[in-house]
Amino acid sequence: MLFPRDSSTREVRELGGLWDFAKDKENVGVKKRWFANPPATRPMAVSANFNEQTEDDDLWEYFGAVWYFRRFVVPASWTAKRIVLRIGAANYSSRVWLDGRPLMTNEGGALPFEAEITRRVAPGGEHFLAVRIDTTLSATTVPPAVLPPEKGRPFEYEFDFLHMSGIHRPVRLYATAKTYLADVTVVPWIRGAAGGLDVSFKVAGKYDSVRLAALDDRRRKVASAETSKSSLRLAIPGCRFWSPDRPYLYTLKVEVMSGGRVVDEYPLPVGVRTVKVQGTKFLLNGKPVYFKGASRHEDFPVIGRGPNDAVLVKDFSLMKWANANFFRTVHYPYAEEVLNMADRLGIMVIDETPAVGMNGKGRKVFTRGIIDERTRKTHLALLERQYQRDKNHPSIVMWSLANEPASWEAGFRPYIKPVFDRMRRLDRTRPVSFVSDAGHRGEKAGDLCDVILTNLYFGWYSRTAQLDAIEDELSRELDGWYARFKKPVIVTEFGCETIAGMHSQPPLIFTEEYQVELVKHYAAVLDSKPYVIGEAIWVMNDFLTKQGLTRCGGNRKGIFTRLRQPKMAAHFLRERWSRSLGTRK
Ligand code: BDP
Repeated sequence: MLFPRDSSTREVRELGGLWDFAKDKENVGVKKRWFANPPATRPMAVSANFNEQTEDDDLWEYFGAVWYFRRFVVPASWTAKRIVLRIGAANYSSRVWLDGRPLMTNEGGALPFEAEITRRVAPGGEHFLAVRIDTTLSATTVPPAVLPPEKGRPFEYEFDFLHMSGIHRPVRLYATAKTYLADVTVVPWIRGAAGGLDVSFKVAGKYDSVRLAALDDRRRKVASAETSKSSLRLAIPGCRFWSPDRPYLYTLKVEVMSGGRVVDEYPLPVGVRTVKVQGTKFLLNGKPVYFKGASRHEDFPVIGRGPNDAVLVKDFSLMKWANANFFRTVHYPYAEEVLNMADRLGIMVIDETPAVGMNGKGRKVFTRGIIDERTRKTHLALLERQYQRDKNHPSIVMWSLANEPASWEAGFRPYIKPVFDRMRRLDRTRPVSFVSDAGHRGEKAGDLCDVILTNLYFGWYSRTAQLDAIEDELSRELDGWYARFKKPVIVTEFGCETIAGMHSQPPLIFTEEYQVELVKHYAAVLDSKPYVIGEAIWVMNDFLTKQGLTRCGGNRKGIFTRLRQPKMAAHFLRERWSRSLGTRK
């Protein structure tokens, strides 16, 4: 699904700002036809989660349905256009009505959905939109709810971040010509010093040909071609490659031609780079790369996961300041705005599906009636949409199919194998994996992964407060993974709760000193293992979780606070990551 962009033939309008909002705890809205006659409402900002926007403690962690309403005007100039309404994401399932009549439904809380509304609207006219969002999770949703709920909670989720909801990504109205570019897929290639793009596309409507042009960063045309087929190879003379050091982007201008005229134009930022796992190395443009960075969450006070340009600039500038070169989209697909920024600034991304919380804390979950083929159907559908949305980003260098599923259970492998197969069918160029905390002995599906991604919490969840025990345990565990699977390893999470401003000598748990010491012990071991190709501290910034005795104001394992102030460990890692790691082994 193409990200809406302005061009000479396209126009985008954001339907942001304040919408009208109502809770529907008793689930009476549909029966009472709120989609045509809304109840009493209060203002709510879009695109942002509702959870922290108000004083209402019920909304802070909300179970059930809510409604958003607004009126909008279709520009009078949009006659003879195809008009589309696109919702960036709303968590978890949505029903949308336009002028009191059903328009679309959606499942999945972190991906866009859209509907053509050309025949339903009048250019120049005012229209009424109603969106009902249900936050309910179950065994067949992704993420699923698999734990038995505690008293007073209708369902229970196991994942460790607040189940925020609402319309949390931009809603856009956009117009294209009636004949339009429906999809474009770009696969970069490099042969020696030469490089370019294999481009394939889908056009809706009658057309004669498609014209492609690659523009360099000063908007000069450096390559072009025209075809009446549905794909072609574009070679870019003197091609400059994309990498974290030099994230060079071209603009691929795609023009749909009919009767000698450009009927649709779509500009796509593209980067020419290749990725490949070879032996124990991860090669970017043929050269080994070491992943330095943090897993993170889309999370900021009041707005929650909503993309905000200022926070986006801040987060990426902190990643650059820390000398990080990658992050993982923990634990769901991130906003497209974030990925666009990663392309532009040269931050590699491991793109993760929303399959998290598939671990019953001791209760078997990969079994009929809990996580089974019905859950997988949702997982596959969302994965396919995520691929279609994200496939053209040069920053995305790997797929993670799940986080910490109960991959030691016998039922896991049969569950996940078809998910791997589907991903590999969709994308033949990027490595595929999932994040395991099964331990090397327990893992049932490590052989399916191109790179072992594993989360390790020695010094925190095990061997708590025993800094001296970390190196032996970690070393044994890593060697165990390598001996068993002979694959390169990235430690995708390690860390400890750290309350900013809390200090002690000797370094006691929860203090900034303890976090620094823990990282030092990990660093010593990671640097000694030739097959380790990366590290991601858990976590970039403190973030909200549901309430619980082990979470004091959320998860505090950040190297930055929730307001993005550095803890001591951020300074330590900044120095560490300024060095080239992994290459001398
Ligand atoms: C890991 C999870 C992550 C948690 C983290 C923690 O992957 O989502 O937030 O532990 O406990 O197991 O801090």
